[in-house]
Amino acid sequence: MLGTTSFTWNTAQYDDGNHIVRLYAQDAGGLESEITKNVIIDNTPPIIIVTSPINNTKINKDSIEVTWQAADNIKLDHFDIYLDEALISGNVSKSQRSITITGLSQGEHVITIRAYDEVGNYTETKLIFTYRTLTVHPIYIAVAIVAIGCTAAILIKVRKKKLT
Ligand SMILES: [Ca+2]
Repeated sequence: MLGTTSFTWNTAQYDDGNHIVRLYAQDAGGLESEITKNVIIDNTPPIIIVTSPINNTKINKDSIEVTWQAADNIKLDHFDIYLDEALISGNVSKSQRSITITGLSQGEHVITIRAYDEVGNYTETKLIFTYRTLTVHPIYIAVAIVAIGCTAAILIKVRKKKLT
């Protein structure tokens, strides 16, 4: 008679990597059977670091390119990328190492990159940056115009002196 039974194996007590699980059964008459299964234990999340730009960077345009490095003890699976906690790019290929985010609003933003391994362990890293356009106060423009005007006037005077 074929029955189903289960056993919960606490893999946290074992090292990550390859293991062989052996199931052995014997009936009342002494007949026996055995199967083995190869199992890979992975209880270690990936590591990920943002390599560019540096944290708390300031930009003056509405796009930013972020690059990172990531690795897993067994196998990376994918990345999820969030902007201000909203998923903007999911299931990003494990071979991808950069993303350009466009259409940013002005102010402080947080990009979160989450790296997953094949069994769903994940680690996330955050990049904080601020986007502000360079604004020139009208007074600086006025000062610049006056300065250019004065320089031009002096040059013209110097030239006139040399000519006379
Ligand atoms: Ca892992």
